This record gives sequence, C-alpha cells and structure tokens, in this order.
Amino acid sequence: MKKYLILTGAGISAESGIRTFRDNDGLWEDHDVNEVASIDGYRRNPELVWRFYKARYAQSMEVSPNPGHYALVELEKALGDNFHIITQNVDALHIRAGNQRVIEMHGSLQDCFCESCDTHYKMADIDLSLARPLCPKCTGFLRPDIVWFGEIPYKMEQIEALLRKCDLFMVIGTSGVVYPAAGLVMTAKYLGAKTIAVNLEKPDNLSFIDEFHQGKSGEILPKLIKEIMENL
Ligand code: BV8
Ligand code: ZN
Repeated sequence: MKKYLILTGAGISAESGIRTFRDNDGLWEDHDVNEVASIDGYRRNPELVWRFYKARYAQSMEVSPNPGHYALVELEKALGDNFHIITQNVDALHIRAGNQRVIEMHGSLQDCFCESCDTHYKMADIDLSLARPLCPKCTGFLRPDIVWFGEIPYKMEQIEALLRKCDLFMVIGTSGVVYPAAGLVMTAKYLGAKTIAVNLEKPDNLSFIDEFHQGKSGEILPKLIKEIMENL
C-alpha cells in the first residue's frame, strides 16, 4: 500500500473561520504578526505575545473542523500507519476532527511550558488571567508551546524519516513561504514521491507540484480523497 504524507497550513482551517497569516494582512494590535510570532518579539514584549496567543487559543476553542479536515480523517482510517499529517497549524483542528497520526511541527495553542523548570501544561489547566501566567510548580514564567520564527520546528528527524519513505506527498492550504516547512515538498519530490497541492492560490513552490488543484480545500478534499480511496 502506498505511503501518504500530508502537509497542511493555515488554508485548511480558513473555512473553519480561522484567519490565515496572509489574510491577517500581518497585523496584530498594530504589530507585524511575524514580530509577535517570533522569539525576539516574545523577549521584547512577553505580555503582548501572551495577549496574541490567549486570543488565538480562545478562538480555536470556538471553531470546528470543516469538511477538509474530515476528509483527511477518512483517508487515515483507510491507510492506517501508511498515513501521516504534518501540520504547520497550531489550532489542533486535525486532532479535534479525529486524526491521530498528526505531527504539530510548530507546536499547539493547547499547550504551554515553564521557562524555568520546563514542566508542560495544558492551557486549560492554567490561570490565564495573569498578563504573564506563572508555573504552578515553581512560579517561573510560562510561555505558549509554539515554535516561533527563529526557533527550530518540532520532530524534524521524524519528519525527514517520513519524507524518505512516502510515495505521495500532498500539500494543503499553505503559501509555501515559511521554511523548513516550505522545503519539504522539494525534498519529497527529489526523493521520488508524487506531489499534489490543494490551494486557493498558486503556492510559491508550484514547480515541485505534479498535480495542482486550485480552490477551497473544504470543497476539493472530500471529492479528491474519495477518488483516491476508490483506487487504493
Ligand atoms: C527555522 C507558529 C532554523 C506561530 C509559525 C530568510 C529566507 C528564508 C528563511 C528565513 C529567512 N529568515 C528567517 C528564515 C527562517 C524562517 C522563515 O522561513 N521565515 C520566512 C518568513 C522567510 N523560519 C523559521 O524561523 C523557522 N525556524 O528556520 O529554524 C532551523 C530549521 C530547521 C533545522 C534547524 C534549524 C520557524 C518557522 C515557524 C514559525 N512559526 N507558526 C503561530 O502559528 O502563531 S509559522 C506560521 O506561518 C504558520 O505555522 C505557517 O508555517 C506560516 C504561515 O504559513 P501558511 O500556513 O502557509 O499560511 P499562509 O497564511 O501563509 O497561507 C495560507 C495559504 O492558504 C495561502 O496560500 C492561501 O491561498 C491558502 N488558502 C486560504 N484559504 C484557503 C486556502 N487554501 C485552500 N482552501 C482555503 N479555503
Ligand atoms: Zn516551573
């Protein structure tokens, strides 16, 4: 059975009501989102960055997965351990939809950890009323468990091992500008995988895409994945 590896970005969650980075026109309280979503921005103004992530955590708890997420759940049910999702998204919608084989390479809004004792907590278990939430164990400062610009994404070794073994690499809802995520499709192509992209606009790395489906993932994926499953 062929091995499928899926990379998703903010576009797959757009139809759930979560704004993508591009349509955010990059601003948050008049700050450049890239500055707020960066380790330097956090060091400069931790309260501002906490406000940004508390708001996105709250929003992520109010939205639901869309048909694009559910189509990937069906594909995982059919493929089992020949299927993995690598997501750049931190909204946990793949997990909420029912996917289990999910690598959150940029972390998750659901999680935070202590900068002093490194204990990890669920945001739901923390007192978020403070401008800078404190660790229940050592009263050190907590930070969102998010991979910011300038930090190394999670599980890169596991991702590289999956890339080497995949037969089909599908990229969904990502503009392909942020590395190393944007480079994964090039590596997959180089290693011999067939590459498919589903995106509203032409992504930056289109020259590495064998099959491009332009449009909304919530509309395209249910049909595309049904076709794939009929030919498994
Ligand atoms: C690293 C968590 C070293 C935060 C995120 C100069 C040149 C090249 C690279 C760099 C450079 N200077 C610095 C770098 C490195 C930097 C980088 O790539 N910068 C870019 C901006 C140039 N990268 C890093 O710092 C990374 N770390 O490099 O470490 C290293 C690496 C490997 C090994 C060792 C050392 C860390 C990057 C992680 C940053 N954190 N997220 C948070 O979420 O709050 S990135 C964040 O932005 C997202 O996670 C995502 O990755 C990115 C946004 O991209 P998308 O998901 O693609 O979203 P976007 O809005 O851009 O696009 C949406 C797409 O969907 C669009 O194309 C749209 O058309 C489409 N769409 C919209 N609606 C729909 C749709 N498609 C289908 N259906 C729809 N309905
Ligand atoms: Zn602590």
